[in-house]
Amino acid sequence: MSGLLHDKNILVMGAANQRSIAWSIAEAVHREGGRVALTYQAERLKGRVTRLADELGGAPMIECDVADDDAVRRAVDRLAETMPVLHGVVHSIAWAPAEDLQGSFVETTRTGFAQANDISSYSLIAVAREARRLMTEGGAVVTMTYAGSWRVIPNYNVMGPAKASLESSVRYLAADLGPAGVRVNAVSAGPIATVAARTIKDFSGMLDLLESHTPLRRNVTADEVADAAVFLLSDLARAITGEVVHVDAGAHAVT
Ligand code: NAD
Ligand code: 0WE
Repeated sequence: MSGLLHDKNILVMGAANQRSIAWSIAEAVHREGGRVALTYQAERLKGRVTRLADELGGAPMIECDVADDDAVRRAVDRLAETMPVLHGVVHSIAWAPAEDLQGSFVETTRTGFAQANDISSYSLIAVAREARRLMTEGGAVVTMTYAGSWRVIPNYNVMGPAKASLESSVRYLAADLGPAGVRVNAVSAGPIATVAARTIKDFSGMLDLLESHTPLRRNVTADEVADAAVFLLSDLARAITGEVVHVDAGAHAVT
């Protein structure tokens, strides 16, 4: 079989259901001939993720709560049993307390800030540290970010600084892991109606506004975001690292 990711082993973290960006990426990796392993956050998601893994012909599935360094280490140890060499990791994980994603930013709590940064940003460092043990042939790490990192988007609040920190970590990790042949990049996606997004107040109003203002006069799909992630995982992107690629129908270029 041919394909951009032929013979590559790719770990995809953050598929919770069929709408998850991570799931679209897993499907696109599979389409391009890559072998996929999935991690899921917790036991309560296992049933749903099992059905997704079955669609990929029985992809290996590993539980991994990224809040816990030991859990990340154990997950990579388990991964090594089926994928002793890893070529790519997709980190598609974010979380902040719901009460910190509304209202006045100045009311952001210390614990909300710490949790948002722990789960949504620090986890990339923990995952990269463990995964690089298996990236003995070089590899690529891809994470997901959002324009709320660099511009104020109403209600994104505490997630804004968390994504700014995530994008900065992409650059520091790229510098650190580059000599070992490991590239680190982020995809900055336009809004997509996943579970994490649909709970947001007036999310559909935001989609409507973008439809009339983005250069392409539309929103983006998870499949389009997934194709960019596949590119960054592939050898086509072999000289790209420390980069944040906007896949947002051009929204970042206009006010
Ligand atoms: P989603 O809810 O489908 O995915 C978020 C995932 O994070 C879930 O699978 C959840 O289980 C996982 N997660 C949360 N806490 C975790 C923990 N402690 N350990 C392990 N996993 C944990 O939503 P999504 O929209 O697919 O989000 C994926 C990524 O894409 C996030 O980083 C998000 O910020 C980013 N993103 C989303 C959009 C959008 O509009 N949907 C836009 C740009 C970027
Ligand atoms: O990163 C995100 C959302 C991340 C997220 C979502 C939730 C909802 C449920 C993190 N934590 C939680 N916690 C919960 O309890 N996105 C890029 C999607 C998103 O969120 C927004 C957006 C967009 C787009 C919030 C406000 C405005 C726009």
